[in-house]
Amino acid sequence: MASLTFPRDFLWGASTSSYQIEGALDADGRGPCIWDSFAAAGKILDGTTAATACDHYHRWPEDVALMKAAGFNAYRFSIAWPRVIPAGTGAVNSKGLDFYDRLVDGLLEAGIRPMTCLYHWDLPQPLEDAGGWLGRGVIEPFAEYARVVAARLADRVKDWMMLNEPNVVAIFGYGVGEHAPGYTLGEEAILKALHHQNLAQGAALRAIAAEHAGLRLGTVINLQPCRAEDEAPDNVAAAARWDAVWNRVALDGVLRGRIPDLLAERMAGFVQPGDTERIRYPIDLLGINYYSRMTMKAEAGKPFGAFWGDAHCDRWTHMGWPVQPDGLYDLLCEFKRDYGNPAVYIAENGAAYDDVVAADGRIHDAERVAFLRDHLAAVARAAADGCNVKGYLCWSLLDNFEWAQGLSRRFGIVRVDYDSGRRTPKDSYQFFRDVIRTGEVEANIP
Ligand code: IFM
Repeated sequence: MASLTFPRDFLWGASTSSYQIEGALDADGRGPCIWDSFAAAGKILDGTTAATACDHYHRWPEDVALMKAAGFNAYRFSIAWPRVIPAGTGAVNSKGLDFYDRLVDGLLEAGIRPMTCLYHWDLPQPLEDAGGWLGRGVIEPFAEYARVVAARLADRVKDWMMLNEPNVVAIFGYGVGEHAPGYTLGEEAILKALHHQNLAQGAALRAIAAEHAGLRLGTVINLQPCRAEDEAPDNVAAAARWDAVWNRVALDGVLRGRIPDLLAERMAGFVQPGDTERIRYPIDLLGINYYSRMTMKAEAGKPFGAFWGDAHCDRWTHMGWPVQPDGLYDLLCEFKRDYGNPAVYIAENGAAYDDVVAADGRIHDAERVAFLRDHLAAVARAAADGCNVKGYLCWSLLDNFEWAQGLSRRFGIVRVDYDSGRRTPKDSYQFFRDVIRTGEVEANIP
């Protein structure tokens, strides 16, 4: 075991999202969103809904206290668009904004830097009915929503992330139908949904910057290094195509104003003159979500002729994802090499495990502790090697509503009893608190 140290002034905390934790879906004038409709259509695999989830809408003071006790100095949460502008466009619901106002004040009082994310998947249903991310009609409403939220919170919130994981929205929501709004429209829809999110993001970044100085503006992308399962040329080509779709449309869009060469022809039908300038923006901070590598193979009939291959891994989470901390180290180093080492932070990293409440009432989640330790070590190593990584926010503070998997997957370092709402810090919470306190992690380095 070796001890690795984190940079000074490191951001420590967790990320959450509105739909996954807040509950209170009917409270204070909130409008319907695409995930309400998806759940009502019976598409959540365990039959649960987010109607109560963690009831964070009411219990947030307790959650802020848990963050403070863990030593967090940062917290990324998302704003629910349907709380703020219930129909997606038009009337602003000040009661919806009041909730975030209270939360921000509570965080600041606790010494925790609030980092907001404007879109973590809860698109107002009327906007979906008008075409959603498949059309350009969503771009101006998103910019207007960004303006409204910033007008209320930018005096206290300095970190503004536009989107969370636009690739997941596009692929799972519009391409293969596993997420809301549940379309199985394939490749062109995926690329359109990605491009329109890029455009909406560019418009929102400019809208906020035009009215507020001194903010740190950015976005959050989940980067997963794509590798072929072996050296077969078909598999190598499939991994390259998947990398273009999964990683590069979003990343090169905002950082370089570039459409990946591999996709340029397919996107030519809907990319308009001036779009590449519109999607590029000199962001201050990029949030990177990392869960694992993607090991790909060629498979006919799958989007972009690519599908998950053999990950050659012997550690897996309850999501069925391989545990590959070295992928995080590689990702940060490759990012530094290829993109000029701009400031990044880990905006999500964590694991679902099938936790058990032990006889002593505690949750001895040794696998999650090992997961966090190994990924934190990867981040510390990357920082020591010159990567400009500014912080680590785990996913997630609380067990929560894991989208199509409902309440069946637990990602929290704090357990939530969904019947009583009771929070119980797990061993991983204590572990993370100790890392934050010491600024060091013990790493398994042979
Ligand atoms: O729960 C999600 C989150 O909303 C986005 N990133 C991945 C997490 C785990 O699946």
